[in-house]
Amino acid sequence: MIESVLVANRGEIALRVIWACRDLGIRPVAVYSEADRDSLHVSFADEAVCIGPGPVGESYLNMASVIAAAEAMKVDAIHPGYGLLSENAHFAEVCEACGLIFIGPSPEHIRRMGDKAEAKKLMVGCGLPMLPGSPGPITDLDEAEAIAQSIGYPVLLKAAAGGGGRGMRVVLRPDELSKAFHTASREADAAFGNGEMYMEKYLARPRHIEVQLMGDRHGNLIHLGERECSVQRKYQKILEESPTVALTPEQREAIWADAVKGAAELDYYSAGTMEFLVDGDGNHYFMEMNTRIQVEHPITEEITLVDLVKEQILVAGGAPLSYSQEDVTFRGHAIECRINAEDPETLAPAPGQITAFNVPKGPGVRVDTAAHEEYFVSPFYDSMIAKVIVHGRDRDEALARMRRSLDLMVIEGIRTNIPLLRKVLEHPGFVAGDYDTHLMDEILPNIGMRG
Ligand code: MV4
Repeated sequence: MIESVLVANRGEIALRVIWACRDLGIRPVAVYSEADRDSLHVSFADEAVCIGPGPVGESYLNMASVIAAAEAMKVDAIHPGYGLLSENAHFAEVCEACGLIFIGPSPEHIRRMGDKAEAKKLMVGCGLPMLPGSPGPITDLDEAEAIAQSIGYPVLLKAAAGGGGRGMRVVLRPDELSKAFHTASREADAAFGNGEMYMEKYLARPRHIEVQLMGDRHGNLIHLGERECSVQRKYQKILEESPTVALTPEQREAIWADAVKGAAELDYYSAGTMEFLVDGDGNHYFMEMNTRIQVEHPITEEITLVDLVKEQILVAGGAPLSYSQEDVTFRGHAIECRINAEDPETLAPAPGQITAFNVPKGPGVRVDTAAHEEYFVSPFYDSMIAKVIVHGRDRDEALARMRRSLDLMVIEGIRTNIPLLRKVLEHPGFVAGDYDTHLMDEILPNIGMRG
């Protein structure tokens, strides 16, 4: 039984974890950087510990400071949220070594899925559909040429340590391969300290659809449906919806079943997400697995009524899942828009002082945010300042509620991506549900979306 949790994160997800602790009667303890002294996650926790200066490397990513705070406050467990230390296998190991429960999967799960080439190898082994490509990491240019030749151009080079589109290169023709392989590998080495690359057949206009999973430490594992995440720019999701309109009932059952099959092969527990690419015919291909709670988890919560963060904490304490697969039902349609502090022209982060802040309210509207009318958006951290989540009986009702919500959202003093989100909600292809990962190229034709 977990009685106290150190919330090793900031912003809206730190608040989200605190709310789950409150619902469970658990004592939440916050950590904060000097830049976050006046943050809501500090005021809403029972206690809070300053763990260092503003830059994440000196505070939220400083394992020694986080562990020291956990020990000083005598908590039972640590919730890492998303980003920061959430997918750091070494951190999960250190927690265990210190007798602290890491609220997430095992260090081994994190490590094996963190290496994207290794993850594909494991998942192909248990029969998940895969795009043609290298069976594992590519060792040299000769091998790269041979594989590209056999699967046919265009191909995509991806960094084994990457994920989320970093370290990717599209290769259209054989004469481009050598340069692409070397520069991508060098970039990956510089960015992740690992230059390993793998190769896939390049799918021209895929959708990105992911499946939410939740498992316990007793061998129970369920899915909570899929999320359509194709609205992205620069590999950052900006709008997600569930369910997707892209799959037939049979295709939907198939992607759910494959996600569960893959995670079962790993004896996975806690929250996790299997990401798939989906082609125009509705065929899905395993892409990667995320071993954390995701930013977009609320849309799943809205359509299933399952509190994913609460469930994560319960299973970390050793409880069996509160739900069997049959208990999980899906109702209506949910959409999330991520509100970012950014320049609407250049899309560059635009931190600064908020002078007015009003969140939408009313039926079917949820706003997850740590911002408020006096909030300062710090340049040290991610530019996402709020998530507007709407729920309706069907997609049309959810769309109407999202348009109303964005109209009612007032943020003054800084620039945001709200105008861009409005454009997405008006785009005929989006409204029809007929869109893929290149939708944003049409809406923002001047800005490159492909790596
Ligand atoms: C692909 C692909 C086409 N073919 N892989 C981009 C993010 C990273 N997680 C994987 N990504 C892609 N992988 C193959 N074999 C196209 C993309 C892609 C993309 C994927 C999801 C959402 C938006 C995207 C935008 C451009 C490219």
